[in-house]
Amino acid sequence: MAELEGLEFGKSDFVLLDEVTMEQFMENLKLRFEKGRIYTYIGEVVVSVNPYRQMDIYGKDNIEAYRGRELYENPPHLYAVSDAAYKAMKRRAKDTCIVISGESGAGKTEASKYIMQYIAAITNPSQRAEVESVKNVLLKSNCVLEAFGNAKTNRNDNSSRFGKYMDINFNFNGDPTGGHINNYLLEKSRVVHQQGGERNFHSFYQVNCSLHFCCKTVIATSNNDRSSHKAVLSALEVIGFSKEEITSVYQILATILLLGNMQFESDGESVNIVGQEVVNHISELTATDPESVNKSLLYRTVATGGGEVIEKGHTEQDACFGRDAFAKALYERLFGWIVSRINSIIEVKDYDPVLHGKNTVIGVLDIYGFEIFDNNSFEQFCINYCNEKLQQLFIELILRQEQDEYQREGITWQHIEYFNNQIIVDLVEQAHKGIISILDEACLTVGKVTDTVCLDSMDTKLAQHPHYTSRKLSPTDKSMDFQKHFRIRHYAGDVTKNNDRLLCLSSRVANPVLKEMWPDGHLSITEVTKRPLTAATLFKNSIVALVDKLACKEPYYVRCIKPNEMKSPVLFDDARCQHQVAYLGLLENVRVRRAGFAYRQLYARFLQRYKMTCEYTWPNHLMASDREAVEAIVIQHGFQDDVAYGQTKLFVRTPRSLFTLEQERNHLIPILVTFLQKVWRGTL
Ligand code: AD9
Ligand code: MG
Repeated sequence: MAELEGLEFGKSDFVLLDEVTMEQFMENLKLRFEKGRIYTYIGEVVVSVNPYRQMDIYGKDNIEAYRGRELYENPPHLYAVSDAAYKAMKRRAKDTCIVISGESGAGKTEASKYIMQYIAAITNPSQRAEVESVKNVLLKSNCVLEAFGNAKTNRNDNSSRFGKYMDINFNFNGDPTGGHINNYLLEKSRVVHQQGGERNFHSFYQVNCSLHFCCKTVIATSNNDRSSHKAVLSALEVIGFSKEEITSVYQILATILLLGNMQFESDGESVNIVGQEVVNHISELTATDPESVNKSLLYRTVATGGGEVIEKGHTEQDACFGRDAFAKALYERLFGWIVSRINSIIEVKDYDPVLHGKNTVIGVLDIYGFEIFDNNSFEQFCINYCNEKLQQLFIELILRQEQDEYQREGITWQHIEYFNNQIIVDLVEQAHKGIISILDEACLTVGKVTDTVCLDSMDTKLAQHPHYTSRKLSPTDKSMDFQKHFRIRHYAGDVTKNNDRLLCLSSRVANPVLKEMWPDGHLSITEVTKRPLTAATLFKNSIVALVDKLACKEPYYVRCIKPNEMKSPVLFDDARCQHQVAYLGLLENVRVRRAGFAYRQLYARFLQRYKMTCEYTWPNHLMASDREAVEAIVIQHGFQDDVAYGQTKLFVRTPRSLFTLEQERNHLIPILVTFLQKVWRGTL
């Protein structure tokens, strides 16, 4: 068993704080970070601080120490929640999920990889070949998804630019049989534009570092593109992509890079592509005839008022805009195609529940945290809405879990007051009155819809909403522009957003992968003649589906904190950390956890830990049950008014009672050790 922590490392569970104040919370978090204790609990929630250095806590010995153990038996660790989720899944046939949240660079993806590695390590003890192969594919999929979905940003050298939810399926033995990946909102704008100091997706550098869409001057020191490329190729092969598919993937990447080099010129009447070579290259790579490439880049299809569809030549500016949209759409679809290809390989096949028992699932969610920049675009709007939904689910599920446990144990439940962010969720997603509905209406209106029209409509419909404002509604607030900005008062803070444009583009292709990427037969983001779903609505639908999926599972949480902006292993930036603690709702979490009973433990485990503190229980008790023995300890320490006895567990209301026990235990351990040493040496 791993060494239990002493109090010099701070409190290993925030519910044990003397008082739930920001000061005490921060003091404990900082102390633990400085002592190299990067994980701390809030009940069963793991709070993790990015160490920015390799920690010696993920090895085989550690895996063994946590395997099959209860949460409180070892120091806080990702492995302990992974094991808890796994145990619940295996013993109680529950579907579980592990939700990892936190801002960019806080350590979510690293955490998700450790969780998957842990699960892989503790399963399939008999080394069955087909299970090993599933595990291998699941682990290798990370490498591929990171190559195509991650990029160097100013905040993280390996930043995931998409949200990821992965289900791992298990058979009745508790061994992985397959999985499914859902991806959310890839930041496709990065394909054509990156902020200073940032890079395009890793995949582009792994192929070719010299073309326009990639800022070749910026080289992330932590990325070795060439060796990563080899690793990705090998991962693609292990997963089961065919040679032709791999070639197609790289052809599409090359196409996107060529699009980046494409220029337009106008002869006064029409707009043309400069140099036919690039068009020929693209048509070769995509197996499309050059005329279609020309046409799709130089013309657009518009619906007239009378419902007719006509083709209209682009202006030079529109052609550039169209080219970029095409590149972005290609990349987004390519990414989506890779994910669905992996899914088709790892999906559980031939599973007969009657024959094999219930097929259970552990889901792992690695999703972007709240993002608040100076200039927040459509992507931040979606990300922050997603976080509102998850925050809501978090509070709801934590409360529900508490309630369930009290009911199971036969203890009376008291209602807890908390901030319900439903009002903000409604502001975004409500039918007709919500921001997404208003944006949809504006985007679907035929005719010229400007940002100002959208904003006017929102101002009219949302003027009374306490979480919405704009310059018109708050004229003195000069940080907003009259024509461009609106502001949402999010749970995490205020975010001012810009509106963004969406567009359509079409063409015909023969490249097989491209065809699969556009099953509707057109390279089109939306079909002009039908009422398309806007990106906001698509995103909303995917998040609603995600929340439904999570809500029916038993959730475990990892809340990641980024200690500083310098990627330093020694710097704990108080203000930055406090901000994150606030918006992750961690204090609220501690309060919810403590409002009822701060601590609960199985009678047998409680005895194991504290039996030395009571003469009736040391070394062994002679009472009829463990519960009575626990009662003896409680009475001896005088906190009988602070506890409730459940069916299988003791519940302690305030942490103070536990401190007395912990202190006594800490005091007794060295005496006991000396005593035992003397017994062993025969010197007693
Ligand atoms: V983003 O939202 O995708 O931009 P993440 O996923 O939260 O972000 P990531 O897991 O990529 O952050 O961590 C950022 C970097 O911090 C990693 O590349 C590591 O260098 C470092 N890190 C994070 N967690 C650990 C850890 N447990 N041990 C050591 C870590 N280094
Ligand atoms: Mg990440």
